[in-house]
Amino acid sequence: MIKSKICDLLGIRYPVFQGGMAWVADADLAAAVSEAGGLGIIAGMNMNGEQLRAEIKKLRKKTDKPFGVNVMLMSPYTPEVAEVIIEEKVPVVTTGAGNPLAYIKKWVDAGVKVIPVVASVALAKLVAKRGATAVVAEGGESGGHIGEAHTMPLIPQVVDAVDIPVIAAGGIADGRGMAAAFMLGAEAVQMGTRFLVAKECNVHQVYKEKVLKANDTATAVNGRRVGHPARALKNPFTRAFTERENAADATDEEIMAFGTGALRKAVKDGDWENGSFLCGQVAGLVDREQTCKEMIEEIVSQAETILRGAASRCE
Ligand code: TUI
Repeated sequence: MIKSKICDLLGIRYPVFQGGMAWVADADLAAAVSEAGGLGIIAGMNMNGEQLRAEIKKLRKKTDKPFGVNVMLMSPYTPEVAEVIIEEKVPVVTTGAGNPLAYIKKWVDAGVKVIPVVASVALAKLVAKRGATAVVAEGGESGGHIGEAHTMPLIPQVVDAVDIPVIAAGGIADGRGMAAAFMLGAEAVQMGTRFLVAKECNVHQVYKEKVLKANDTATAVNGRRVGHPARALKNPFTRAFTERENAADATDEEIMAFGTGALRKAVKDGDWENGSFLCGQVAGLVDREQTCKEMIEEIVSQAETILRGAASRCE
């Protein structure tokens, strides 16, 4: 059995988090992951406070296990979502796409465990100093909004820089990735892309099929020009996006607005022409729909076998 401080800290069985994927990570997915022994996370990004409250109540009808809520800090609903998290006594909050300093103390004082998702050593140090419980260090192999650093160099640098547990994310989809993350000093892993094709995941079937068919070079990054890079499956939408990003006559306002509504079109409508199918580089490793329980148990057992065998590589 893999031992990790984070399991005792959060009261979970396996050190596996499910990424708080915007529009994707609802009560059904999060409850399935938590019920399977991992940390299920509801994405607060596309919800206002009351919608989030309803989603939390829905999750609690399905499981009494610990869970988290992800706060996408660029969302206009962040202040009200932050309050609902306290009122509903959410056990764990993760944050993304920004600096969560304005909220950490309030949440920690209310008894919420705060685990910001960071993409740099600088932000990891800052949030650790200000009372974060742990950090998810996310490399640029991830789907969705990303930073500059990639997982292999980022994780050990964050591990060296902070005294709180580090959860690795970005480019992890199986037990090999999990074992590697532990070798780099991580206490747990967070996965998004693998859970996209979980049986309990409510994304449109077209989205799942595109992930299942994707290979190692199936994703591209758009939005660098305006400082909001995001990784998604290459499709007509990303090609049009790249064309406008490279066009001299396109304004930054136009580029900023380009993706508006596109994620919803992918998740809800399966619209391959116009949708933004956010997805990590590990899509090429993801080739089966399984339940969350099957995924977690398979990944953990594979990681355990690898970690046990690691010693035999040395004389
Ligand atoms: O947040 C994520 N991933 C996301 S959020 C999201 S919502 C969305 N994104 C694009 C288009 C439409 C919707 C999709 N995927 N991951 C965590 C993460 N945080 N990655 C990178 C960062 C980050 C980047 C810069 C965190 C902080 C930061 O700057 C901090 C500062 O000091 O301002």
